[in-house]
Amino acid sequence: AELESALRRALERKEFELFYQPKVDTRSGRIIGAEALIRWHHPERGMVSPTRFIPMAEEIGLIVPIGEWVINTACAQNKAWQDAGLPPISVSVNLSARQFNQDDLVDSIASALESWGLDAKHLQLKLTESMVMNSAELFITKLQELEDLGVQLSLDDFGTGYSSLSYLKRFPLHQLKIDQSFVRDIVTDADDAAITSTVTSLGHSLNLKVIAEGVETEEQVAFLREHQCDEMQGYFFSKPLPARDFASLLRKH
Ligand code: G
Ligand code: G
Ligand code: NA
Repeated sequence: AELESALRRALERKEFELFYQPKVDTRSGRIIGAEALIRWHHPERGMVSPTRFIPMAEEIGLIVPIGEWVINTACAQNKAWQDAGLPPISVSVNLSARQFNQDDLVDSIASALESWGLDAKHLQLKLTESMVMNSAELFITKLQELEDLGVQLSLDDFGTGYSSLSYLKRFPLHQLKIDQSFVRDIVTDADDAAITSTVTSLGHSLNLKVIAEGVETEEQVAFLREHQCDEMQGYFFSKPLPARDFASLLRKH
């Protein structure tokens, strides 16, 4: 309860920060994007993990204003990097199911893009299979509205939940993300290797780009390169970084 009341005040007290983890193009080795990951600097407890406070924020509805803050901050930051002459990249943000189901989601994203002057193609939204649960038809309608806006759509945690291939074909997506639980053991576990290469081929046959997350070793990179996975993200390249550190990394590149 104490944590909950602190969370309710965290936005106005400016205790949130976005960290950015690079996403690398497998072929060129270039940084082509970043995933924005929220951090909460609690005044007494220090850094609280999003795995702890995001579910709480979902439960009490705070995820909606926090999610809007995330989208606005990511758009503003990406535009500022472009204006500073850094190579243009796409920044992806995680959406929660409750945020996705808000009636004004599309309007609020459109207005964030407009107020910061960011081209929609430089914003990627990370969706999860849990958003499909209520109604696949509603999900598809909303994806189409987002696609019309010009943002990039990535389906996260693919293969970990309720994934119907017949639905997948009907979703206007741009990217599938292979969960780190599969990537972890690709080099030693034949099943995980098979899942990863199969999801990659499946994605390509549906005209989707495929990204692997949780990449930590040279051997995993070699496997993903061999199986033509398009993009990679993980500690092998960099952990999530504060905005300033991410910008230096991008500049050096
Ligand atoms: O980077 P880290 O391990 O701390 O993130 C843990 C998890 O927290 C992520 O996998 C993601 O699901 C969630 N998360 C991080 N940032 C955000 C955010 O801005 N919005 C939402 N909804 N979830 C986030
Ligand atoms: O599912 P999502 O993309 O939101 O997951 C991001 C989470 O994964 C963050 O908590 C981030 O800190 C963590 N993460 C990023 N790269 C790696 C990695 O290489 N290994 C592990 N174990 N976790 C990672
Ligand atoms: Na994930």
